[in-house]
Amino acid sequence: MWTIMHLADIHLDDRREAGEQERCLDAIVEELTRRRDAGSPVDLLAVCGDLVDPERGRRQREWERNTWRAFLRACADAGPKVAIIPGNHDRPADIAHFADIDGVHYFDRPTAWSLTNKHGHTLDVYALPYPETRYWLDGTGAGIEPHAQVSGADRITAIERRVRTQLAAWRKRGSADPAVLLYHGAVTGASVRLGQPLATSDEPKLSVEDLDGVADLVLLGHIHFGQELPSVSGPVVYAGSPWPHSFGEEGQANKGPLIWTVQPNGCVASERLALPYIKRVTFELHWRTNEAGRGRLVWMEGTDYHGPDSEPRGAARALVPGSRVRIRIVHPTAASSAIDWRGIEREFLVAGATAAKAVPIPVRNASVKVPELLDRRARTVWEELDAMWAATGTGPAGAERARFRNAVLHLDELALAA
Ligand SMILES: [Mn+2]
Repeated sequence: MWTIMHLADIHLDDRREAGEQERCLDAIVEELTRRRDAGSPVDLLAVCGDLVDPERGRRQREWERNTWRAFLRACADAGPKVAIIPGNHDRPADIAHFADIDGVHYFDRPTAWSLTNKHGHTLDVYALPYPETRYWLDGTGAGIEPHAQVSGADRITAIERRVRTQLAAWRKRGSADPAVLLYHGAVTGASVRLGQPLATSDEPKLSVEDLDGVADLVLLGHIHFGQELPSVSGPVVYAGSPWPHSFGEEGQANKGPLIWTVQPNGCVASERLALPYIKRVTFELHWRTNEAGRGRLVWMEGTDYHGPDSEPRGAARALVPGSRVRIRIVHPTAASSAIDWRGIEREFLVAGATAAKAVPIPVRNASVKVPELLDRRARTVWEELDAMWAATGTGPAGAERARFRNAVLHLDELALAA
């Protein structure tokens, strides 16, 4: 029996909350150690690409290199062999040197490798890095360019064809030993989030059929939304990013490394290791205007936690503690200065958020956001707004007010023309 930990798309990033990623990496090492001490060690840690953050500076690269090296050394010390394939964001100069760590193997080109355990059993490992032009078409060596954009449909097709030929060669080896394939790249049929299929963008894509029959288990990296694709010969799986990298990944429960068990007869099972990352939650407040023309913020409609103000309440309040919070505030552009942005952020911090960021979502068309004006053309939007600001003692002053006036009058003209 073989135990494999499947990790991908870590994208280590030093701009995140201090210690969050270190805590997650520590939790991984602890799990490897716990299993070793319990007599059922993890045999292989498969790191399926995109180790680094795409938008990093020199200072970050230093931190990233040290953090990765310490992590990999600790993993290797805890038992498993470590196999790394580069993803499209990994530069060989940044990660190839990890191979000098005892027990760490780096595969910058398609490689058939194998692992033998103390019982003399063998596990075949096929390593297939991100299919990049320099290797597959130009033949100028191994490794990839960061952010490699393969352009031109014919070039993409040529790469796909060569990768398929490689997979077919591995399939024909027909080894009796269990096999696992590691790949970083796009596979058709995958979704980038729930209900959103992978775009037909400019990059080489494989199909599940291309991967079928090569191995008992196909461990993928590249798509951050963890998922298993329907296949015939064995699981074909994106581990997904181990923690959310953006608010776009908030609420995804499928985070954390997968731990696979491969039996001699090819039977596989998995469980997911939960990591102590900081959850992300988005709230939405909308600007509403009452009869008197006074504006205020209310909770997004359709949620069950309406409130008369911007304070999180009820079910929403329960989500706040320990979370990184984003508050989208949908409002007419002209109302921007009436909103207490910092005050709203403060309320969420007081309610226990680890971080809170109010994000303006200005709605430019004033007539849409002041619906009662549609029925009364007698006053322009500007006159209405002017009166409202006078009544509430809010609104911009001086040159800024003049700028608003011009902008709103322009909108009025557009509205009348329509
Ligand atoms: Mn990638």
